[in-house]
Amino acid sequence: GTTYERYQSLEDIYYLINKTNQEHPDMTKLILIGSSFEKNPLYLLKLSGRRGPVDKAMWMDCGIHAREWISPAFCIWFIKYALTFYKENPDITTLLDKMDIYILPVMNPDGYKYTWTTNRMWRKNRSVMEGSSCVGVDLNRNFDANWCTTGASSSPCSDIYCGRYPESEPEVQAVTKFLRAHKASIKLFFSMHSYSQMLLFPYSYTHEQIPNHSELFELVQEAAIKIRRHYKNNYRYGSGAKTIYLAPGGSDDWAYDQGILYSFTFELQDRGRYGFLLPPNLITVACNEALAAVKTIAIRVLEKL
Ligand code: 0X9
Ligand code: ZN
Repeated sequence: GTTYERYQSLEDIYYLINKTNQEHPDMTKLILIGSSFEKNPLYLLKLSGRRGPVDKAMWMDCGIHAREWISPAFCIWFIKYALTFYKENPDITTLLDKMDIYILPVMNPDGYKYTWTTNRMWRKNRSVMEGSSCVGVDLNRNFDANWCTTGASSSPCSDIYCGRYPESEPEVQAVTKFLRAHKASIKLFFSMHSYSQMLLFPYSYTHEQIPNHSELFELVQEAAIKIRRHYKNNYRYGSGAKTIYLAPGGSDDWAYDQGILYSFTFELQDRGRYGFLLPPNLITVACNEALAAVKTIAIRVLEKL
């Protein structure tokens, strides 16, 4: 429907996930994991197939960075796709039958709202700090993973400000608390960003290779090949530090070090023509190719578990 060819405001997203939850009580569960600095709720939607309990799960967060609007749009897209094509598409059916999928559509609701009302290019959250007139922490520098080393800034006015200490931000606290409580079941982790068209895996906080580097490299390579074949679009892939830049304190590296050994960050469309201002008519293709990549990797990982 037309709903998915435009970007959704924070209020629209809350409304949509609530409605989705009411319409699919057999396959969804709405979970409140905490609230933002400005007390906006952090809602997770849990998706499951129509079956008994399982011991495996996948995590996907969207909207860590406020201006990357295609990211929440992708989480919404994924939810809609999963519920529409369960028992129609074999891949999504397999995924929902074998694991639970936890989706956080907007990890940074305050920042997202701010990009709709005040400053379209805002990146950080909106936390106000004592002793500084600058606002906001980069939530993807605030996780406890080689925190605030090269690639992050300790200056509150920087766009990559790491915060006063690791997990200082309520949004990061809510996510780490949930992940710690569920890390025995969560095998797969995706964090969705934009832009630049990249499929990344740990580490981003060091140039050192992870023990299962070649395994993850093969997974993102297969996903990139699939996107190229079906959508004629190029995605680069590799470890974060080598492919994009050194950046400590990110969610993917933290999740990996918690033992979630299949951990990925995707940078969706485009490659810079519109950048963060990806026009609404490109939402469909951007989401479809990202969906193909998520499905490819998740199906492969399930085969390995
Ligand atoms: O710098 C980031 O946080 C991500 N790029 S973005 O342009 N969306 O801001 C890349 C994140 C890669 N992973 C880690 N740095 N852990
Ligand atoms: Zn980002």
